[in-house]
Amino acid sequence: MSSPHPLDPLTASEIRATQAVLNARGLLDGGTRVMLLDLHEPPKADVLAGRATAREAFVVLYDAAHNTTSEVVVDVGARILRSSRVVAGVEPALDGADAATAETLVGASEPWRAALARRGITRSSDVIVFAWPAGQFGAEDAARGRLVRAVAYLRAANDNEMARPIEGLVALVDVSARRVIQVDDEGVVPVPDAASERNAWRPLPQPTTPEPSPIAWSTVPRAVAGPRVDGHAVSWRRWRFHVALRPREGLVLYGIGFDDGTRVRSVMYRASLSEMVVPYGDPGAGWYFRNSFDVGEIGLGPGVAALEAGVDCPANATLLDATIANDRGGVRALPRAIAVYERDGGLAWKHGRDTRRARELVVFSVSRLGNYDYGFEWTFHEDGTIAHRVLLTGVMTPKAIAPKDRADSLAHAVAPGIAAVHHQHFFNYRLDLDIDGAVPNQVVESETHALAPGPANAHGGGFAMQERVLATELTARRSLDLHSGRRWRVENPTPHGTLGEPTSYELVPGANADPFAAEGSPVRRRAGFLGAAVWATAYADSERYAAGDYPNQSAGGDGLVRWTAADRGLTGADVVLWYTLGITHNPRPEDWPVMPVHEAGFRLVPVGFFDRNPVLGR
Ligand SMILES: [Cu+2]
Repeated sequence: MSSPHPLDPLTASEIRATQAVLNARGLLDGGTRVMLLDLHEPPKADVLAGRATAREAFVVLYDAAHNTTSEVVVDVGARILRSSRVVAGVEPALDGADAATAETLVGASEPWRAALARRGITRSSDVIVFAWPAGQFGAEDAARGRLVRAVAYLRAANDNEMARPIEGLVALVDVSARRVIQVDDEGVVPVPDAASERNAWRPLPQPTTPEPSPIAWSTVPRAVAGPRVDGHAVSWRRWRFHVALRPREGLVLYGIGFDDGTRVRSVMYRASLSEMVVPYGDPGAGWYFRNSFDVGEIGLGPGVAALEAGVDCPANATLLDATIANDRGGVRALPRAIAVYERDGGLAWKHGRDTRRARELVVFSVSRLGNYDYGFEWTFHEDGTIAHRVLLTGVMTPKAIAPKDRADSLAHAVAPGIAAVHHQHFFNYRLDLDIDGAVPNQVVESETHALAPGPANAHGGGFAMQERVLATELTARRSLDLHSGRRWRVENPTPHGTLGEPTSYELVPGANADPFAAEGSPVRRRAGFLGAAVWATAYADSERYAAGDYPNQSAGGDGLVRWTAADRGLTGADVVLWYTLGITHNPRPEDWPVMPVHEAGFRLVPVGFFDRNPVLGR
């Protein structure tokens, strides 16, 4: 057994020890809920210096009776409360209890029941209530308590619980004061019928020519090829790293290094999804608020899927269990939460008859967030590349339309009586690259431009690459630029290797999208990270989430926008790179009733990290 890493997640017994301390101090009395119970990470400086650090738990508690939030740190080993403080003016992420409260309250609300009756719905057991994070759209939202906006669906025959939206009906609910503030009914739209929903799941008819018998997928036995997984430590070929499933961020990788034969060289201290937001483009009363921040307002851990080898991932996958806490601070097991497996990587390189085949190592997990299922995949390559892909699947949020309607420019009809509203998905990744050490690192931007025609460029075909150091945080707020092929590297300027050049890793963006929501709009204020595709910050232990610690019902202005306003210096520093990845989803009929996987991502590619192609020999 390799020694545990200080960033390894809390174990079941550490969660129990934390719960025991909370109980002993009376902190869970009166229906107080545990909204987050996570590792309190030791300071990075201590970890890098190899200093002994205490195992601590960071707990967010919510007292519904008084609508107060507090943060508690527990020393797990010593079983003592380290600190406790009330955080004023914030609301922690929504949990299942909030949704259940909202469902109970609207079910008892006369205006809500009357609106259902206008649609011929009289049995509350036929209705599924879905609680959306409320956002903050005006002074009246800011003044009230813990809010959700409730929408409803008529129960469907299968798992597609959102197939039959009860359109136009929204309730604003204060789940702390336990009252329905307002019920809006925009008017009756027919609820899509159950037959249409069942119909949607029909497979295509048999093809006109017979299909071949199923392929017997060959699998590589784990004993022959594959990673060594020891607790949270993964070792595969030259790559060394740790992997964990954390309650808020989901999959987190840490301590990533590359073994060059003499030592393990540092590449990245920690890689995580820091925030997500999914703004819908329909400005109507039933839709404008649908901008859920799936990391900070919900959390990826509780929705993590139990993966099945041979189905969700290849049969040779090693599946790792994870553990998080429930809202009483008890242990909640997440079986088979992470898959680690090797797969064929295509061609590594070829020249004439000399060829190398590539292998790659995949780390994969899937989280269900409401209707969507998101897969997160990190891939390690023999050539030093680290790639990330996000896989979008599951069920789109549907909107009921009159069956004769073909939807409009805000939505696309996907089935009779059902449209899917145009929307965007944004992901912000926190990439704490430490290239050959945490310091000295800096961020370098490169652009390629055509050379001016002239005597030195007589035929006009010349183009050249220019580089500049992004010296401070404000200068490092950058957008993508197709015209100049803009790229960013985190570089250690210390001369290295036979060339005596700096070593670096480059962020290579894939497809991306600009936000359509107006600058200054509530969603843009709250998701300030949408203001740039690339950000860089001077490392701070406390800066972890791009939209701040508490995005739920926030007025905005927190996170990357606030931190980088300080314009800290980035040269010779420990820098963190943040990447905002956007997808514009204009739904198609083929995305219904369940979406074929759509993927997007980015790569981190070594530039001068190696002297030459690292995939030689073997
Ligand atoms: Cu989508």
